[in-house]
Amino acid sequence: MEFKNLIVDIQKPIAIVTVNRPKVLNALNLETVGELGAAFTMLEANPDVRAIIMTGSGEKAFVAGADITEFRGKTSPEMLPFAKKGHDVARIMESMGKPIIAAINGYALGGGCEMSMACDMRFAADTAKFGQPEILLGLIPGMGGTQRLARLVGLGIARELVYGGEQITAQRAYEIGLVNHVFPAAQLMEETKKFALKLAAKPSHALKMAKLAMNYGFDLSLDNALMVETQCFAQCWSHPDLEEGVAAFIEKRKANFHQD
Ligand code: CO8
Repeated sequence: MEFKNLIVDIQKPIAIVTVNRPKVLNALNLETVGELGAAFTMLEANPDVRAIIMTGSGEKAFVAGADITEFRGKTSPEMLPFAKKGHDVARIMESMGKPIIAAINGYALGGGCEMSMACDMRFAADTAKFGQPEILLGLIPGMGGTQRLARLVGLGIARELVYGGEQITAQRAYEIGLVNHVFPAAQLMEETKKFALKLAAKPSHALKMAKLAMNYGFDLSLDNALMVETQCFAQCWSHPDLEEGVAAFIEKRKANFHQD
């Protein structure tokens, strides 16, 4: 599949999705948002891919937000489908069975920070900058930022970032729990790949069940969430990986997953 604004590089067993609009700091225009949805849907269906990295082209930006030039002269009804499309892509990312790691190589602002929050985890370069600067445009976050940020860092700090619109450093993002790890910029991709390969070696069906249980359960009441977990737990018996993992433990050998 060919993309105009993305590079999708499959390096079995992982894939790297790079937003490739460096002249505008990888800002997300509507076309790019559509391509991201298509790319993740394609990667979900590709059995050669077990983990995905999402990053931005160039050294300056992961994604500097939605493409502001597309905002001019628009009306509220015209912008509804734009926001809906962004949410749809984020939901594709969260509901697909494969883990996605954001390798944040620079500015992750507005829709860029929001895209990263739809990934399973965030690894950042020490030079990266984060923020929800929409307020400075007379706007609010529209790709889940008013919701996912609070779920990751707590409502108080999320309010500070969304109301204030200020950028924070990678170190601060780490301190508030927005990113999992911070690496020197030159090592970011190597370290992220190393981790993605570790995830790719895990039994993929169990990993999918863990992702679904955590993503679907998180917003439910504890009773309902535990029901989701019960279903996903029991589903693990529907895949040969479990038989293999248990046999390997009992026979004191390394498990040989991915026979499917
Ligand atoms: N949209 C369009 N163009 C952009 C964007 C953007 N978000 N960000 C940067 N660019 C362009 C600049 O206009 C500039 O273009 P040109 O060279 O033609 O002048 C080029 O990229 C380089 O940028 P700068 O010269 O500004 O670079 P600086 O190093 O001086 O500054 C910054 C970097 C701080 C990142 C600055 O560019 C900036 O503030 N960018 C805007 C950040 C922002 O406000 N982002 C939020 C946008 S709103 C949003 O994301 C809402 C999400 C809605 C949901 C989306 C659903 C899909």
